[in-house]
Order: sequence, then C-alpha cells, then structure tokens
Amino acid sequence: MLYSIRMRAAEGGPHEQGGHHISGAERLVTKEELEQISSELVHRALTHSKGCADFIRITIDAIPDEAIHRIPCLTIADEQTDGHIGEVPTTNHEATTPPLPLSSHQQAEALLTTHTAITPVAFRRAVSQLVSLPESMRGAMLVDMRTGQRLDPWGQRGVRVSRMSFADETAAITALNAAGYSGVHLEEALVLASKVLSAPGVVGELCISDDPDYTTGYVSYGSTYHRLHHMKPVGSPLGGRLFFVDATADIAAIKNYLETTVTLVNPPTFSLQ
Ligand code: PML
Ligand code: MG
Ligand code: MG
Ligand code: MG
Repeated sequence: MLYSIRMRAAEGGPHEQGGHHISGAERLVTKEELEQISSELVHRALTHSKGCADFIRITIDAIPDEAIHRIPCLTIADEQTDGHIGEVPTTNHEATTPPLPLSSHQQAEALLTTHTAITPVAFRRAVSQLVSLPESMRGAMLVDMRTGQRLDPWGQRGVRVSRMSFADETAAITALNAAGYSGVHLEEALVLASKVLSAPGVVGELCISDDPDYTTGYVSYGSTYHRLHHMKPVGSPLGGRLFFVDATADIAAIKNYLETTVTLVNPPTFSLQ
C-alpha cells in the first residue's frame, strides 16, 4: 500500500485567505517512509528561499494498489547531450540578435516550435502572459498551442499536477547522479514533466522556477526534457508553467488526470555516449 503525502506552505496565512505561496511538494511513499518524508517537507517549508512559511498543510491519503498508473520517464536532453541544439551558451533570457547566441527563451521557442505544432505566436503570447503576472501562480496555465490563448478558467490557481513520484526514488536518483545530474528541483521537475506529457492533448511544456535562486528551467515535448539555464534574472520570485494543448483537448479531463491520477514514473535511462 502506498500513501500520497502532499505539502503546501504559505506566508501571511493560508493560500485561500490570500497567503503568499512559499513551497509545495509531494511524494508517493510507503507507510514506513511517511514520518521521515513529513519531516523533510516541513523542513523545506521553513527554510525556503521564498520566505518562512506560517501556514503549512500536510495531507496524507492511502492509495489502493489498483489505482496506480505507471509511465516512462522523459529523457533528459540538455546541452551536454542534445545534438540538435549543440552547446547552448545562454547567459540571459532576453532576446538576442545574430551573431550572438540565442537566449534561453529563444532556445525554448526554437525547440518547441520546431518539434511540435506549437506556433511562434502562441509561444510568445503565452510566455508574455506568464511573465507579466504580478505573482506566480500555484499551478500551470493551459494554453492553446496555435494561438497562445489561455484556455483554463482557474485564475491564480491554474492546474496543479499532483499524486506522482518516481516508482523507485533511490534507483532514479542513482541513475541521475551517475549521469551527472543532481538536485531536488530536477528530480521533482522530471517526475512532474513526465506526467504532464502523458496527459492526452498536452503537446509541450515550458517551466521557469519560481524560486528566486534557481534560474534553470526546461521545455519538454514528445519524450524529451530539455534543461535551459538563465531562464530569468537571479533573485526574481516570478516563474511558472505553461502547458501547451491542442485546442480541441478536453480541459476538464486534462485537469482531472493531472491532479488526481496516481502516477509512478519509471527511473530515467541514459544511453551511453
Ligand atoms: C520548480 O522550482 O518547481 C521548477 C524546477 C525546474 C527544474 C529544472 C531543472 O533543473 O532541470
Ligand atoms: Mg528527493
Ligand atoms: Mg500528451
Ligand atoms: Mg518553487
């Protein structure tokens, strides 16, 4: 039997009473792991770079075995391994002109618009909506891959991807470390991004962290996850996620799948170079 453990933390009261979002995280764990993971999540809420939480909610639910859905992990294709973008010496998110290298946002646009049906117009409109919000959303915005128009009606909350973990976290972290990757941001983002692309109708994602000291983000599409550095200025608390969807997709079904389907992600695999 597995348990879903979820933490959300805010400063200035609960989120629903206007508190400022500090941190959220979750895992699917065994009964034996619950106490240890609860304490790690509380520690995180109290020591976060966004501030010190005065509201922390931990929710624990048992999950029946038959409800669990298994999916593959996306393949990491970052600048060290990704042949089609080669070395990506981005130093900034602001647009550049040749012969300067592309900025992180231009790289993101090139990847998503070359490999999916997301249009440049949609990409730019969606990113400008995301970066002009006064405060980061707690969840993601669903946007039309052809127009960039926001499709979900869920305001500052958006769609919150939940109930997911690596199937074997130790094996996953060992595989990541052996390939030269580390850190809880990447581990959690890879799980989340794998679940997002497994949703019917979602064709791509862009993520900018909302942690002021973490400027690496990613785009994902198909079965690949592309890390991009310098997605925002150091110190900015603004970030968020865009899920690009086909306009004919069922928005309520995507939300329901991403928020409630209990999903275990297989460990990542790396091909030998
Ligand atoms: C977040 O802060 O929730 C987003 C983290 C993005 C991680 C990107 C990476 O390091 O690959
Ligand atoms: Mg971890
Ligand atoms: Mg999909
Ligand atoms: Mg964060």
